[in-house]
Amino acid sequence: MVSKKVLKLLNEQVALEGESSQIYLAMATWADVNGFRGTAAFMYRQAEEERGHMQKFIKFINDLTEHAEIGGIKEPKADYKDIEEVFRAALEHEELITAAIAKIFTTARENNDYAVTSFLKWFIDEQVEEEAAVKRVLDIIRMAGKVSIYLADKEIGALHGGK
Ligand code: OFO
Repeated sequence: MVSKKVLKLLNEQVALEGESSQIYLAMATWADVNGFRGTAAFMYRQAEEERGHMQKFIKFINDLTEHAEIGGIKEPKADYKDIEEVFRAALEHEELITAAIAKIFTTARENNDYAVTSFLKWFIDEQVEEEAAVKRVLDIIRMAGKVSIYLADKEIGALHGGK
């Protein structure tokens, strides 16, 4: 039997994972209509993964012979300035999820809910991977920015050289 405190956090996590899926879906659709096909593909995939995470929590709660709650999800942000803003927001969100999972883990340990700490190990590893993936994308964006400055600089040089 799981403690009430931990059960509450697990149910909150169902909503958080669902919220993650909606946030990434909104990012995907923004990217899609603004011509960023790669970002759209990345975020559509991510939205699916997050839905899978939500279902994992639901199934786990039900397997504990409790009743998983499907809470409402707030409307995600629909507009972004550019893809850097998209991925910065994604990183911020993933950091929030990592902290939420750590909180459940710590609470479960304090309450001797070992089935829960065992279940959460997969999510702890997953968060490391997800944060790393988003940081890699931010590196790519930063380097791409430098490439365009480099190309612009070359172009400027060519203009003067052409006189
Ligand atoms: Fe659910 O994996 Fe990140 O948020």
